[in-house]
Amino acid sequence: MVLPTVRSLTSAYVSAALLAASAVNAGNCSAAGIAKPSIPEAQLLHLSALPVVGYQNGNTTLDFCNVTVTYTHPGKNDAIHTTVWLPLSSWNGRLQGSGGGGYAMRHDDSVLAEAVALDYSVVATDGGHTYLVSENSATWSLDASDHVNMALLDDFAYLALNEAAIIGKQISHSLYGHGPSQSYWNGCSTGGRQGLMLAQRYPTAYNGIMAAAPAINWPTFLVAEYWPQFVMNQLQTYPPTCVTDAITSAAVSACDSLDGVVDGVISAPGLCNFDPLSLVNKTITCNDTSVQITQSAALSVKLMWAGMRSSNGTFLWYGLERGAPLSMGSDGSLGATTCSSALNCTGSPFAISSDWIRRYILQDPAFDLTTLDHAELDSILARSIAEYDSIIGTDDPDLSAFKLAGGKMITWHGLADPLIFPKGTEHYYRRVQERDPAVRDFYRFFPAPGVHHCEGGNGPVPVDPLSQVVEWVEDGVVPETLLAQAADGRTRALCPWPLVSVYNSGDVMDERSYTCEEQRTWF
Ligand SMILES: *[C@@H]1O[C@H](CO)[C@@H](O)[C@H](O)[C@H]1NC(C)=O
Ligand SMILES: *[C@@H]1O[C@H](CO)[C@@H](O)[C@H](O)[C@H]1NC(C)=O
Ligand SMILES: *[C@@H]1O[C@H](CO)[C@@H](O)[C@H](O)[C@H]1NC(C)=O
Ligand SMILES: *[C@@H]1O[C@H](CO)[C@@H](O)[C@H](O)[C@H]1NC(C)=O
Ligand SMILES: *[C@@H]1O[C@H](CO)[C@@H](O)[C@H](O)[C@H]1NC(C)=O
Ligand SMILES: *[C@@H]1O[C@H](CO)[C@@H](O)[C@H](O)[C@H]1NC(C)=O
Ligand SMILES: *[C@@H]1O[C@H](CO)[C@@H](O)[C@H](O)[C@H]1NC(C)=O
Ligand SMILES: [Ca+2]
Repeated sequence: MVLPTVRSLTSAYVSAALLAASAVNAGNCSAAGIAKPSIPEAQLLHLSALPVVGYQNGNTTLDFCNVTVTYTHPGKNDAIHTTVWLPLSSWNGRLQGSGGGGYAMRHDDSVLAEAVALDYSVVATDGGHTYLVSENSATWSLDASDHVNMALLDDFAYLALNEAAIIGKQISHSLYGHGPSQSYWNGCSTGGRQGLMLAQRYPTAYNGIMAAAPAINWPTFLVAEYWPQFVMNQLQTYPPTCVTDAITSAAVSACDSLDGVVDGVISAPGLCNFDPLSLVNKTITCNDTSVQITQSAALSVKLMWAGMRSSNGTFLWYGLERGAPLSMGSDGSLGATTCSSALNCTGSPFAISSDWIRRYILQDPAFDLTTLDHAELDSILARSIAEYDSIIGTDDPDLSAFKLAGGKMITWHGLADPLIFPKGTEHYYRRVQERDPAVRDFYRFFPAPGVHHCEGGNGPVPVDPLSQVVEWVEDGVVPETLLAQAADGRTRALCPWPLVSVYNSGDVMDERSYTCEEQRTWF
């Protein structure tokens, strides 16, 4: 089989294949011209529609109809704003649902503009809370007496997702005179979780779903994300970034070649047994200061990699893979510290995790998490699961209704993801496969070695996975591989789990030098 090159598989290729595109008169883009959507169990509060002409996004200029639908669930005291942007010329006939990140249900306008630039109509919802703050839930999680606002949590977890699909389809139908031929979800992180929630609970909302680095197992992994900080508190050691970076670099040096190619990427983390304790007493230079790697600093990294354990030592959740950055600042990593000098640092927890524990579990936004002992952390995890798994766990392995409806889904996950444990995604996919051994017929999972959270890292990042979902749905082109490219130009055809990409011969930079093979021990 000849693999398509990375360049041929762009969205331009997909939309050029379309025979007809729809255009509308901007005059039809008005509150009076657009039919009011009907949303089950919700009450419309307001609809605005105005043409936006000459909108600049980077170097592209867009003309679209900007529709905002505001509605409430009677009795729940919420107000949800759902945005639909519809191209005024050359609509490709498809609706795109656009996902969010962290506590935000959607991204900012530039992400919607990217979808319009590819001729999609695009829908996104704020779920009834601001989408401008993604790293904490301070503005909406608790009421004045510090009780959890369950209505807004339901909106965030699932309800507003299906409603956005309903609204996006109805508004498209009203403006163009016919609804979308196909609808696609596109998201990473929280957006990935949203995609899986749609497949699980609303299996006909979208025909195709791109659910990358999904924040599934939410009540479990958000507590497990605090584990690195807990370990540092227990050991009373807060290694500066240069120390954790030195340990990560040593792991990459030790394990890079185990996959057969020295490329700065650990593609077989399962074979990597590098022990940080081998670095104890090694001296490194941090900002011109000599620092020794202490026993406790090395041990803290070992425990971060091992993942969360209970006070009696049993496994609770996965850790990060070796090679993932541990300390890139508190908004992007779990083992972050803040330092006034190389020898004087404190822990700097990842805000999405500490916010979940303080507000949703303890309902005490000012709680000092450094005081937690191991038994208390165990009980926080148990409460998180007991109270919230049925709402936002997003880990139901039964995708039979989505499959029956003809849905197709792709998940990819960077193996150097510093925030969401890739083993959690593998765990979910295994459970789906246990229920349905033919899962690959409609849902494929592509681990992406060396890639960080949703983007970045030394490894090749999927180039345009949404287009591969579209081709799978519309043309039956099965994604045998996911085309990816690294910052240095290396291309790779990522393999569907449990296959891995193995080097054969030829240019290590070129995806054609690799084949997909089964190597269960690699990841
Ligand atoms: C709205 O669209 C319809 C059908 O395409 C067209 O006949 C009509 O002229 C349009 N109205 C305006 C105000 O552009
Ligand atoms: C915009 O166009 C300029 C000039 O052609 C180019 O240098 C720049 O890289 C472009 N920016 C983007 C985001 O494409
Ligand atoms: C779209 O409409 C909403 C509601 O009127 C408005 O807040 C927003 O700024 C508009 N967006 C653009 C890009 O015009
Ligand atoms: C590290 O250095 C300390 C102090 O010199 C020493 O007691 C310890 O044995 C050394 N540890 C290792 C693993 O070399
Ligand atoms: C160990 O802790 C876990 C989680 O807290 C608990 O479920 C399990 O029953 C405990 N096992 C033993 C042997 O105490
Ligand atoms: C080293 O310098 C960088 C840049 O000035 C700073 O961000 C970092 O905190 C410093 N590291 C330590 C350990 O002081
Ligand atoms: C460590 O830094 C804190 C402030 O970040 C400062 O108050 C404290 O005095 C420092 N300790 C030492 C031993 O330098
Ligand atoms: Ca390698």
